[in-house]
Amino acid sequence: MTFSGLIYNPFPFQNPFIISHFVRLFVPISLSLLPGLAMAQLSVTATTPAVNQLGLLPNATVSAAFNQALASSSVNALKVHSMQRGGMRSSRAGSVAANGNALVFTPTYSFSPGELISVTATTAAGNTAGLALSRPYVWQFGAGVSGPGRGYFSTGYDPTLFKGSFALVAGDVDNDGDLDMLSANISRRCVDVCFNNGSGIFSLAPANPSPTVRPDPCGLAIGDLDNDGDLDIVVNTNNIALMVNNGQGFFAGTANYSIPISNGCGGNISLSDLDGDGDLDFLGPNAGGGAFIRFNGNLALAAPPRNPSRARLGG
Ligand SMILES: [Ca+2]
Ligand SMILES: [Ca+2]
Ligand SMILES: [Ca+2]
Repeated sequence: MTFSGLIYNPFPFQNPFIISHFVRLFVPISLSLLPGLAMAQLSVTATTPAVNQLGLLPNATVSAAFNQALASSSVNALKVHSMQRGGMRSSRAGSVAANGNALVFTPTYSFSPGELISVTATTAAGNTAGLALSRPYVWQFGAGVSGPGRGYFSTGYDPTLFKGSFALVAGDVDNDGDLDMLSANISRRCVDVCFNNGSGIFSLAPANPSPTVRPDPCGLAIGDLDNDGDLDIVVNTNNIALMVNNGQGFFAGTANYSIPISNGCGGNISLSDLDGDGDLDFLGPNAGGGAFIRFNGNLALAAPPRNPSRARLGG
């Protein structure tokens, strides 16, 4: 039996006519989709706590969720800085785990009421195919407060330990679980270090209570600058002096590291991770106008600042 007219072809993709149409119609469409597939960037999709969230429970975990499963090496990408307790340290500051699409930091001690927490997911985060996070993700949130206070300040006392002080900060510099006080003293050209007895009563540190800082300490900030977990000091002296903590609230008698700035500092200093690499950088107002911004390097190597020139905003 023979059939005329249409020729039956049981393998249509061997037909040159169909093949040419397939190539013209479907190959360009497929190729147009490939870049989208290849360019699927690893990104942060959510954080816990949320950006700028207040009222956080003291022992809450901190996590960043991504759009893809993470490689186990990504645990090194999450950096948590408590501005009153210090940075992450294995002996007391908790650890990070990579759970599927998320990096989770579990603290081993509570955050201080109301303190600011700064977190960075650095570009060390990568998916299981080796694709890194394209840009760091930095966010902040405030720890929750509790207790009977409603903003009425009727009791307290006036310690005279800080005569001549120009600026004060609170932080647990001796790592005993209470908040101590540090004062930039412009009269005596030093930083006064005062320990808390746990009830808000302060006394000068027994060892090296007032390390000298020259020429004119008029502002200070504390944060873990060398990534060993304890709080170090940055002092505005019309230059910038850095003093590293030994973990017990002992700071060297003179600055460990000094960074010159042009025109002097016009006010107090702020510490935060400005370049998203997980460490704390600092910025402040330049007395000559504008601002100065310095990125953190390796203190052990006394590396020069990456941007020694005067920073100008908007130009
Ligand atoms: Ca303390
Ligand atoms: Ca430190
Ligand atoms: Ca940084």
